[in-house]
Amino acid sequence: MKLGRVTLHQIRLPLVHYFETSFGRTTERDIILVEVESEGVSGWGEVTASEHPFYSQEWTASAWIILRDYVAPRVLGREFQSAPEIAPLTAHIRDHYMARGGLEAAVWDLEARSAGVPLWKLIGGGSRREIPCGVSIGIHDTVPQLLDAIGRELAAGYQRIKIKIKPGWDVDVVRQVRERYASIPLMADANSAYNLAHADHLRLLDEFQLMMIEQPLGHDDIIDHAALQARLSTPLCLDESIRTARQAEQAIQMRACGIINVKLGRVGGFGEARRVHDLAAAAHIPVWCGGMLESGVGRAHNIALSTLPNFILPGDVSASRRYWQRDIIHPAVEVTPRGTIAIRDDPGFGYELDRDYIRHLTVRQESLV
Ligand code: OSB
Ligand code: MG
Repeated sequence: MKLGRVTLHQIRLPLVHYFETSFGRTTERDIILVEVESEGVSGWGEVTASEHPFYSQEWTASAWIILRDYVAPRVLGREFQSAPEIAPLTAHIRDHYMARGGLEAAVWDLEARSAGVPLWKLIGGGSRREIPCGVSIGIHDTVPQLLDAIGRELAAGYQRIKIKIKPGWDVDVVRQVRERYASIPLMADANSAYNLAHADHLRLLDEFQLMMIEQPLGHDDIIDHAALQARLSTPLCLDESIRTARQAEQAIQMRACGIINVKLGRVGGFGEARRVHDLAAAAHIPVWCGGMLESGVGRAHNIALSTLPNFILPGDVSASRRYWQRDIIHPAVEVTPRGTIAIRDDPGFGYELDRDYIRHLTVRQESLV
């Protein structure tokens, strides 16, 4: 195979409900879609970077430059046999996993579409026909609003609820959630809002039978998480801190977490995501698929990823309608009353692109040859 053209499409898509984490509120997404072409077939990937460098160092504008000036020139016109050869071509670029991963995922989709096979099959997944789904619920203005939001998601069938926490919106909020919903599978994600000095405070969460506490400490930390884990009975789950399989290996060795959130973009694509998955499986550490408020393209990739065997726990992969009035894929991603998403057998990531709607949403576009 050989890539004849790489097209970057930046689209702007308003969220149906704002999403707030410890680092801020998002009302609208600015998403880069990466289209790669070979012999008349297009593959699509999504860059999962946020609009600002707050979740990680990357943001939409940095990803555009990295893709245009560093990633595309390395891959265009180069002969390759299959998608795993792509990530090493850009491995000399420090960090920028989401930019690199957006193109890598597009090439996997291209290869699957060219071969006429579903992406989940090409990556070695297919362990399940339906993936278990949870939801990530942001910080709300009031606790009653949060409780209502949780009630709506439970009524829709979702299998677990994740709430966002930060100092000032944590123990008391979790206590009120537990008073209302005593036995639901519940977890909390802090997005790095704490440090080790908060250890005694975070220990107060141990009484609420949370499935896990996600990324309480530094976005790039493993050592302090290991120290905190030794003091908590609730398992820690790492998100931000795991950008490479090597970091996952070190976190597991140090007992910094009992669970790993795997995000396709955060680790730079399917190749590295599979390596994280495999070494976690070997260490009996369950993983689940995280989300980055993706459009249908990234969502479809996450669904494929979630069919690998060790994606045992419900992920943050949920229905299109929770995010968008109208998604950019056909059909929209839907969740069954059992709180699952059924996988599809169409080639590639299994959904059709709504090119007219993508054109309508596009704020900038550039083709590289
Ligand atoms: O930490 O998992 C996170 C969204 C943006 C940035 C970071 C995170 C999230 C989510 C949302 O929790 C998951 C989703 O619904 O896509
Ligand atoms: Mg997280």
